[in-house]
Amino acid sequence: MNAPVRFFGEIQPFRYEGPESRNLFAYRWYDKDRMVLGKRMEDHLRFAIAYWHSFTWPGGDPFGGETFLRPWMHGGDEMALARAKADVAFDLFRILDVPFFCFHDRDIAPEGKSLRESNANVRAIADIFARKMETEKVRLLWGTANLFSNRRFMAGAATNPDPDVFAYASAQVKHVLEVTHELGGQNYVLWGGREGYETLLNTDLKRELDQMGRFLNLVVEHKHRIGFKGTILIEPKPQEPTKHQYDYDVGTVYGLLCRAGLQDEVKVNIEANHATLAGHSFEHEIAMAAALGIFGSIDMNKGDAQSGWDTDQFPTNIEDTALALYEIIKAGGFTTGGLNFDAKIRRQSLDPEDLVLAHAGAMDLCARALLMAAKMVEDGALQRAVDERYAGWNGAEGGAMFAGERSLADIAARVEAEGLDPQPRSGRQERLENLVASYF
Ligand code: XUL
Ligand code: CO
Repeated sequence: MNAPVRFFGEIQPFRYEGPESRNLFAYRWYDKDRMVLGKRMEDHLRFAIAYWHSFTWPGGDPFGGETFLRPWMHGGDEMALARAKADVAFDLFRILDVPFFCFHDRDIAPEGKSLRESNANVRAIADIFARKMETEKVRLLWGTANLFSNRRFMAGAATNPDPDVFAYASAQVKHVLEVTHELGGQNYVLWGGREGYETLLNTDLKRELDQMGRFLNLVVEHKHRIGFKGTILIEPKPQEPTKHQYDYDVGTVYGLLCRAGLQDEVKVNIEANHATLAGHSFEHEIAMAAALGIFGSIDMNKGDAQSGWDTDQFPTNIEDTALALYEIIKAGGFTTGGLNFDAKIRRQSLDPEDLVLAHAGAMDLCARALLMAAKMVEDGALQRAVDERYAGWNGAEGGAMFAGERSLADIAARVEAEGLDPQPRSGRQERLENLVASYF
């Protein structure tokens, strides 16, 4: 094929112009060098672009096929198309000035007739990435293996009843983990694509959980064997594609990790739309992961309040985003993690500029939300309200009970002796919500 040179036409790299600007092709809030709470905005947010939605997804839905008709998806040698796709991807990274990207092996290169051939294809494109990354500033936030698209994975990868599928999945992960390592990836993600079940009538649930634990241990062992210093992340999701996914939400993943003895080795990549599908808010899942010591990275997007599936839309809600970033700052911010836009444009958004503007608008939204979250932190009134609510635990008896220095009998004796009669105090929710609104 003829390489789709200049897919983005005359679109120039985005620059910061400030909130007064009316230029949609400039940032109004994302000012990457601006210091926020002692850190550059770019280093707080660590934006990443997802290869799969932006360059590989052709715009299909369950009722209709491809709408995008991208030049790198048609007409010629598959490897030549994959190379052209890489050129377009790096053009977008440059136009938006994003510091990171993420990919699945099958996003970047075509599947071959054997795993050996597929891996060679992935390696060839990864070599192109490596060369481009020598001159471009973009880095790899994470790599991952697609263990869900091919029909061999229809009954799961690590949790498949067939041990040969487990072996195939292991071999595929070994390769992508090594490629991720060689490209300087900051993390490696395991989203349990089809690790779940459709019906218990054909499923040995306990055995599948054990298989998953074995698989995770193999991945962690290999990480150490090759000296990969990045973080292994599991991405929870409650349903879709299977009826019941084993990595349902953060709490469930923590249970799986403890069962596999890996709670100190593996963290989570939390996706906004997965959190809401699990019946949680995004900030709940972040706070839960932080509390359990497994917060790693996020997939930023939003769902649709009326649709019960993973719509993967670009975020547009400032309050939701600010509350999520507030929890991330409280958790100490990202270390190896970052903010990956696991989001796709709608299938009617055909134009190259739609892809650019979707990311730019979301980056601006997150930057603005970061400033609001920073105000919440700097002002401190929210944290003070929480501290005051629990202040009783700092007292002598509260402290002794919490530290395990009182038995149930000791506690009961004191309640009776002192005639304790605790009086409820307001939770002040509306006052705190008004406080949050005051930072917008
Ligand atoms: C699927 C999803 C994946 C993971 C990576 O819902 O979020 O794209 O982020 O496999
Ligand atoms: Co995701």
